[in-house]
Amino acid sequence: MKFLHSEKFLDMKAENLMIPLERVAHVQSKNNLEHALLVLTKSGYTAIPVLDYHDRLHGLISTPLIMEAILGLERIEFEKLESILVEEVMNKNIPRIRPESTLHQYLHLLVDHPFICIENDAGFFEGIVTRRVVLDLLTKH
Ligand code: 2BA
Repeated sequence: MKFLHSEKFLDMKAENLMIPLERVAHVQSKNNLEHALLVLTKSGYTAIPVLDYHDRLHGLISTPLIMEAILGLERIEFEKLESILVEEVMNKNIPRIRPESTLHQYLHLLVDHPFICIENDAGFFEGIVTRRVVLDLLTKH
């Protein structure tokens, strides 16, 4: 696996592999779960970033997290979707990388996370790096 030791591959900066904010499906922390489920379903993704009105990253919301939140003792309580906010349910404990982070600094994160969020020095969300983009690059070599 000569290529894995290649400087060029592991030196790739996150900003050069990034799916930018304007192409990332996302929701806002004050949205309710009904809206989040709609965006997740329409986009086809299982998990997406949660931002605030200033494009700062707050966490991730996923279909399993939403389902868990509305799971009652005997049934799924869909009527709860409207009254629960994304910020009450989202996962806040997520890795963040800088636009200038190189692949050798964050490749290991993609083992457990299908995508990694990119945040700039000012704390604003810039986009994501996905497993697909990195694996696609690898297979091209
Ligand atoms: P998942 O939604 O679980 O998707 C797993 C993989 O399935 C994706 O891997 C992609 O190869 C494929 N896939 C799912 N939905 C797709 C769609 N609507 N269009 C095209 N391909 C689709 P990755 O591309 O490596 O993405 C990894 C994870 O990153 C996704 O996991 C999703 O949570 C997130 N993601 C990727 N692109 C996104 C975007 N534009 N906006 C928001 N989240 C995104």
